[in-house]
Amino acid sequence: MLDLDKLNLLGKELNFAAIGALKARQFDELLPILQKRAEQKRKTVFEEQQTEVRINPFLLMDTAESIIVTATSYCDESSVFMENKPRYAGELARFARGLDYHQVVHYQLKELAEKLQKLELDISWRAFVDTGPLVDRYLAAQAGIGIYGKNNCLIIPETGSYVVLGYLIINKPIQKSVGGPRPLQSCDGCGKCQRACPTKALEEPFQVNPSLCLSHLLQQKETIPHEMRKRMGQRVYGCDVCQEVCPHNENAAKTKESKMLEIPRLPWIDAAHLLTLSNREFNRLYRSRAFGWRGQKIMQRNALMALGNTNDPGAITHIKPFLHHQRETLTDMARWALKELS
Ligand code: B12
Ligand code: SF4
Ligand code: SF4
Repeated sequence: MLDLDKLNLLGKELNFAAIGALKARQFDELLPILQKRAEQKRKTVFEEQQTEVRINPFLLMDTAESIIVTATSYCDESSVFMENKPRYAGELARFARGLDYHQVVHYQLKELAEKLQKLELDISWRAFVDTGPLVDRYLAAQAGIGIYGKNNCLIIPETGSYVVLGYLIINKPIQKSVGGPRPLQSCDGCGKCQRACPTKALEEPFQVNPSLCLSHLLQQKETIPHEMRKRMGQRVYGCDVCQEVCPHNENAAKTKESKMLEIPRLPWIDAAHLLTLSNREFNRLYRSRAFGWRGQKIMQRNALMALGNTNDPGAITHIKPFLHHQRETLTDMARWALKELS
């Protein structure tokens, strides 16, 4: 029978920063948290909308016995060369800098499943990274691999929070894996993240308010509220402020997974160049990046906003062609950016 010790060894071999497991069960205790979030209108379009589906792994695999939860670090900025910074640099948060983490973690989980199949031949499995219906951080916390930060991120002891989570549902029990609900554990609560958040999206500790969170506003399709645009600075995808100030990330361990470094980790993309790309060119250049799935139009909207925040009138020539674009979100942002620069 598989056990946690064996799993830990496999986790090390496969370069996970942490690995754990829990018995498959219905997570009824999550209901009040999810219901409160729905009442506060904090559900986003990026998550499963049906609450029952968020708490029930048996809807994903009716023979589920265990859930193996993994964390993969994306921390390593050693290949960043400041001298290559373009004049109009659109900033990317760390999770979006290298090869798309969905690809990397799916690859790792598949390797893990194949190794498990060698140990127990008739194993069935399903792998999820980010886009699955269950609540990834909750699974990780229940598997005992991390604690919640007041910044809402899951912190892995001695690694930090610059990790992405994945899980494998399997039809086999794992000895010594976690059974019933365990209490939510948290950081010591220094509050640096709450004070540093540029929009006060973390007023309620351990929870983020998506309508204020810059990371959410950059990803969603709708018009970005005017009062939030200045606060975006040069960002075009993601926000790291509440993790950068966290003491748990001061000595964050570097990733051991070489795929995270397989293509250069770009801390920025050239915002002016992004505005010249056709859809096809955008996909060719960026489809393998974590922001690629969001597509050319949303990234161009974000690039226009970043140019509007440069204080550099030289950016005007790059913005002007968008004043007559067929897409209203782009013309609206171009008008705003021009106003900021004139
Ligand atoms: C929707 C979504 C977002 C939305 C909304 C975020 C949110 N907090 O809900 C937006 C776009 C804002 C977002 C932003 C980011 N995201 Co996101 N996101 C998701 C997604 C798809 C669903 C999140 C979800 O279900 N939320 C529902 C709430 C109820 O769950 P929760 O976020 O885990 O909240 C927990 C706490 O509130 C805790 N809790 C509640 N009350 C209390 C009380 C106490 C005392 C304690 C201790 C805890 C506690 O319980 C909840 C249940 O786990 C997940 C992937 C997934 N399928 O789960 C990724 C995921 C959470 N995101 C991830 C990442 C990397 C990010 C960013 C760091 C990206 C970036 N750099 O911009 C930011 C971080 C912003 C932040 N400070 O949280 C990672 C998190 C990795 C980590 N170390 O935590 C995930 C897990 C994706 C993955 N598989 O790796 N994200
Ligand atoms: S990701 Fe940025 S905007 Fe969102 S909660 Fe953290 S610091 Fe605030
Ligand atoms: S900055 Fe402080 S309060 Fe915020 S997550 Fe880190 S340790 Fe917790």
